[in-house]
Amino acid sequence: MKFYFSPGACSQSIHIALREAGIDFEGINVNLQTHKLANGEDYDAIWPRGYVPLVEFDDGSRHTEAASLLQYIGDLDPQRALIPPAGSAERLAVLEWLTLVSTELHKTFSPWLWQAQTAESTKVACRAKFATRFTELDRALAGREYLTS
Ligand SMILES: N[C@@H](CCC(=O)N[C@@H](CS)C(=O)NCC(=O)O)C(=O)O
Repeated sequence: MKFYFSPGACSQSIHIALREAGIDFEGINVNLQTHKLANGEDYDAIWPRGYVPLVEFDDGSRHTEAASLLQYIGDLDPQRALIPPAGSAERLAVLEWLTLVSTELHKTFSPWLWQAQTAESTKVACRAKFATRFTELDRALAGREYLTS
């Protein structure tokens, strides 16, 4: 399995999950500034969406989307209990948070929102959304280390 990642980006979550699951992989570092690999290859030519994480299985199939990959990896070895069983209320809670992070939080951080030419009104609206979302997260994490048990 090949795993395209960039240190400190959202692909970090997949990196952690792969290691926790004990899965062997070939890690390929993508420079997100240049969209190049260490060997000079153009990442956009490999994966036209141009973002990480990207997982390529040995059969050549390619998969993205952190929330989906995390579920998939979590399910690979139920003994490790990395994710609650499908159909349980606990599983629903994990999926809910993963989806919220990828849709409500992650994309509000997207670089295009913070470029110089982005309208100030857009930035103000995004900051207000952050404040609401992070207040909710703070409340959910009050007195506990993790969002779900
Ligand atoms: N929908 C994707 C988004 C992944 C994403 O936005 N990755 C960022 C790093 S955190 C990236 O590679 N950005 C570079 C780019 O879009 O050019 C997911 O949820 O996994």
